[in-house]
Amino acid sequence: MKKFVPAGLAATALLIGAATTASPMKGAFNHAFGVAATSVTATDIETDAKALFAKVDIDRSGTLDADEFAGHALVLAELARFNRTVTIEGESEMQIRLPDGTPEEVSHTERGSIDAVARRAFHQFADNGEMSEEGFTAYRLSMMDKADTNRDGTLKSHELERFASAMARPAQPRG
Ligand SMILES: [Ca+2]
Ligand SMILES: [Ca+2]
Repeated sequence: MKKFVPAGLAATALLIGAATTASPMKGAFNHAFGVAATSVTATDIETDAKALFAKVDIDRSGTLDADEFAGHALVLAELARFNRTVTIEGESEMQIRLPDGTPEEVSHTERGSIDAVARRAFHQFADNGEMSEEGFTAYRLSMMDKADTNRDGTLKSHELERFASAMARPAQPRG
């Protein structure tokens, strides 16, 4: 590994590697700080997408390939399950609690399905096998839209749970 890789990037690279080995590295990403989200706006999602994109672009090529993208979907699911919250780096750092009953482990079957679903989404938001930061932001906004059941452009209460659950990607409905 290069000597001057920024800590966050190196940690993410390790984390993506760890996704298949269930390493305790995930604990290093356990944010104990950040306030509980009461509302998340499109601006928050856009700000978060920028920060996240930089972490997902492991090789710092400026775009995401299908492997980087599929890897991030799995890591986000594992982190959400492990931390029981989803972190949004919006205007401020916010935590969204995962719905109760979401399984703690990502099962082997779930891994396969998370990978397949992510690769389909990749092709939807990528151009010629490359996803730009804009494409990634559009993808994250589309996830927000799916959770925004009253279509007012802001996630609140149960919409936040829906959004967190979409990140955690449980195969089974919660309950
Ligand atoms: Ca890349
Ligand atoms: Ca709403």
